[in-house]
Amino acid sequence: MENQANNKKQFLIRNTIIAIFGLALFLTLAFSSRSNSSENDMSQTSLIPIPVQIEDSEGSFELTSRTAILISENEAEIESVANYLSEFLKPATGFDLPVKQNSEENSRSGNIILALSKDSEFQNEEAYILEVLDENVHLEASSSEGLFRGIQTLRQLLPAEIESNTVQDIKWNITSGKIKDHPQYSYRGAMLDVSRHFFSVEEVKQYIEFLAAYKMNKLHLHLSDDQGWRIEIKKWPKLTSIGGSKEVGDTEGGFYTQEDYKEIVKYAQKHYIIVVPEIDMPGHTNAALASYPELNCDDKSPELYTGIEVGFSSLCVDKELTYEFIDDVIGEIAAITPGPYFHIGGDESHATSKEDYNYFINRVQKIVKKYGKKIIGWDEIQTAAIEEGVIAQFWASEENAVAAKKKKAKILMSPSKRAYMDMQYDSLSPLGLHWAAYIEVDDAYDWNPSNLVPEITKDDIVGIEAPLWTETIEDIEDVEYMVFPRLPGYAEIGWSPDSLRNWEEYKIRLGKQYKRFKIMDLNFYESPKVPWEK
Ligand code: TNX
Repeated sequence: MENQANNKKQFLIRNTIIAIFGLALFLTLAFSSRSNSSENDMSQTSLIPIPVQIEDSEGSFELTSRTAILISENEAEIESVANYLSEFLKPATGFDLPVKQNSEENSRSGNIILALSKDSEFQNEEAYILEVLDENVHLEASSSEGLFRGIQTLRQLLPAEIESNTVQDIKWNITSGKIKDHPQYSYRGAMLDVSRHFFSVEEVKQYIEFLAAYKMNKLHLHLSDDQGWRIEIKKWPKLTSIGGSKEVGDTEGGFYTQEDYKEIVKYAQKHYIIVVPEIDMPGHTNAALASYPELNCDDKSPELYTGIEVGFSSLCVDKELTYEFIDDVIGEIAAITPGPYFHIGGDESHATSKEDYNYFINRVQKIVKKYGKKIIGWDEIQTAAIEEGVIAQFWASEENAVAAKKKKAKILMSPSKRAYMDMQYDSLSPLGLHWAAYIEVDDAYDWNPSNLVPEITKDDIVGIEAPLWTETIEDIEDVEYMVFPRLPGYAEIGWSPDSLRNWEEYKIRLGKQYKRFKIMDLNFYESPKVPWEK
């Protein structure tokens, strides 16, 4: 009997020990799995473009109505970035966060601290380091531009509700961790064709916000084409009164006064985006030719054109007046363009002889130089005697890109088969064209600018630009449909290191943007290629 009782006792003790061990093991596993792969880790958030380096740490920062934005230098530049952040955070949080000088007594906890640093750690002006601790958020860069890029990261670390226009009653937690980040290419942009269809200043501002959210830094405006001249030139007023009056489909066109254009430039500057104006020439000029008979070789104006054919118009290369005209146009636009570039188009000039074309580009090149701007042109411009440092925008011809490189030009990558945002996603897309390709979201993302064209390597490339031609795109909702969700992918191609990019992983991060896109009220394409997290 006694033996039996002893056995039972031992059995109970053994089982209790096993149970305690089991529980301890379970708790350890449960805890470690929480901190390893938890949604709360910074490295598990769905940042686009993916940063160069993310270090996780325990904890989180809570943004509250008592948070202040502290700046360390008394510089107007950094103050304007701080104000941007405060304004950005206001609608969804309802907080009116003050911007203050960072002194001893107000560097208590709970604040966002912005600082400039001359540390060599910063690879370039756009590089930043963002550290989120329980007590404070520290954002550092070598310039206000870097701070601005870092703010876009902070934005994506906040709950998706931060994108709302109305006050949301939630906790504004940001998971702790440290990000060190810098871009791979210096030119990361998108083009908007405002000629085929005209877009208002407000719509262009909206487009600027889209680019800024993904750290793009160039906005290329296609300001003239056969269907419309969209920028006021004071010495040639009929360009806009006649040439700007229509658009594709024969509907009413429009144009930007120089004041409007300045407003766009200013808005872009506030988002650290450089405006690249394009006047397309010598082809794609029907709107100008229709406005002034004297610009035509036979002194007769053609009718305004509202179809979508290309390649039928040309300025009169033999007339001196043509170069006076170009000089006035470039001069007036250069004077209100603080950015370093002037885009001269140069594509599809099928109505200009080769000889005339090269003569024309060579002369225009000198005019652009006279006004202190750097030339960008579509890849065809390489047939002329282009000077060292000109940027050839590769869109169609690999041969042109390679020849441009041989002339010491730099290459801007806009391959139409991959980067044209006006291409349909597939044959069922309600908007867009497909002459180059159907471009699904994976096709748009899954390529590398530095190994696309044989002989064109990373050192030859200034960056990437995704153009949106607008033959079939009429308003901002259409723009949103073509741009989202391809644009974030182009931004990542331009920003993130190649070694961190892979479609299978990217599509998960993109899928996690679903709620954010919905709150941003975007008319985006719900591609079946993306696992949307609804
Ligand atoms: C080609 S791409 C063009 C544009 C059209 C576009 C439509 C390029 C340099 N020229 O004039 O709008 O195709 O996709």
